[in-house]
Amino acid sequence: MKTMFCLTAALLAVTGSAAMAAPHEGSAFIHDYDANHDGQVARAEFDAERNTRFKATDANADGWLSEEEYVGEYRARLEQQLAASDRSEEKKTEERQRQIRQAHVRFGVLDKDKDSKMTQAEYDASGARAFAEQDNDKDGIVTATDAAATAARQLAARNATDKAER
Ligand SMILES: [Ca+2]
Ligand SMILES: [Ca+2]
Ligand SMILES: [Ca+2]
Repeated sequence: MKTMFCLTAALLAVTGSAAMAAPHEGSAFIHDYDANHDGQVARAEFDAERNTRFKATDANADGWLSEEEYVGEYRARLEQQLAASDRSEEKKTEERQRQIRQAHVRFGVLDKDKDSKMTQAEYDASGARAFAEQDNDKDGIVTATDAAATAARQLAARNATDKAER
């Protein structure tokens, strides 16, 4: 009962900020990884999906991801998102350039030992960080409540950066 109350309170606390910032978008993270469609992502579910994705991304099946494979997989998902978006073509082109540039940067960062190969260990380390970032209450399951709290935190951080840059 106590848990239930805490959940409700947390939900109420975040609806004011996160939900209003993106009224029509659910969590992209949950959308991406919720394989059994129960509205939340368990760690095992996440790991299974990441494994599948690593294999799918490794186009030549040599056990590691080249920058080309990594960015290529991302580009395919990005194009799906852009196709579903109702933004103008000009905005989509901007977004595409920005996101692809970031994907290249991300590859460089995630390739910890800088051998231009992303191993599964390097890929998994990035996945573990992404999951931890989303799992706000650290219970190993990312619920909509976690995702909303994370979105609110990220929004606040972004606003703080914007202010600092101004
Ligand atoms: Ca699930
Ligand atoms: Ca490969
Ligand atoms: Ca590497």
